Amino acid sequence: MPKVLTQEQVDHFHEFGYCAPIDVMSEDDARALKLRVEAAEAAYPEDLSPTNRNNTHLAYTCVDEAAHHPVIVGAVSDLIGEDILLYGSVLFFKEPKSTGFVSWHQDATYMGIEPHTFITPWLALTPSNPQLGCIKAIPGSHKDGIRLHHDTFGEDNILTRGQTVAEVDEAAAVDLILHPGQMSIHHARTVHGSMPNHSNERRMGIALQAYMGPDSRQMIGEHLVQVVQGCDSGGDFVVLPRPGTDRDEAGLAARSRANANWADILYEGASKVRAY
Ligand SMILES: O=C(O)CCC(=O)C(=O)O
Repeated sequence: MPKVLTQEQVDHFHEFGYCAPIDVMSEDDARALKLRVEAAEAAYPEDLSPTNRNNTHLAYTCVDEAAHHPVIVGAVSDLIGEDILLYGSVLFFKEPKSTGFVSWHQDATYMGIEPHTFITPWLALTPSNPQLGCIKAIPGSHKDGIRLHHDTFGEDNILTRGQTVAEVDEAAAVDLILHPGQMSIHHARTVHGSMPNHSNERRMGIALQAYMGPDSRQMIGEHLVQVVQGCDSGGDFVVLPRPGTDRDEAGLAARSRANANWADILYEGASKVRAY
């Protein structure tokens, strides 16, 4: 029996490669979390600039608390089991009336993790709908294997190398519409992307990218993870600490190490490297 998700949500995830919306916290709690994230952005603009939004959960307690939120962890365990590692996180923010978009892609193509059983919750801190450029997913695409991607390095593309799946049946895409405090979860191989934010409101979401079991292996760089739950029997990974306070020494060091590792992994074999 699933503990947080309904059996219907679990079945939907396995059948279609995503599940949404899932209630995580109240809109008031999401607003409080958003205010903490914005306060951190205001206090440390360089450390949380648009080109520096990876792995903030390692150094900022507000994102750490989201990454270890019992409802998120419970939903993840309903899908991948009790032993859970967290690989990383990304703040996916789109400014009002901005041109940034995320091209159609599969996460499994660039994270270096095998097997492709990891999953990514995306927690909404603001509304996320078509007007604001919510995630769109292609139902069932996780079952079709890895699709050919090419690097575009498109200027407005938020992905590191602008990696893009060539032919996508966009008419089949489903909008993952979320209210603040809700999340979607997508599978490592689900083809997904998102359009620009046409609204007057900022769109803010935290991608917890990704949770995986202890059988996961990093094929390119170091396998740096946090232990979220279980994993007592060990595995082939290096454990990073949770921050005790915002920007404590161990947390900043862990984030620097994880970000440097990601740069090696995400740009492996790329013809150029961007600032994020
Ligand atoms: O936030 C977005 O628009 C895209 C997020 C995404 O691609 C992901 O979480 O894997």
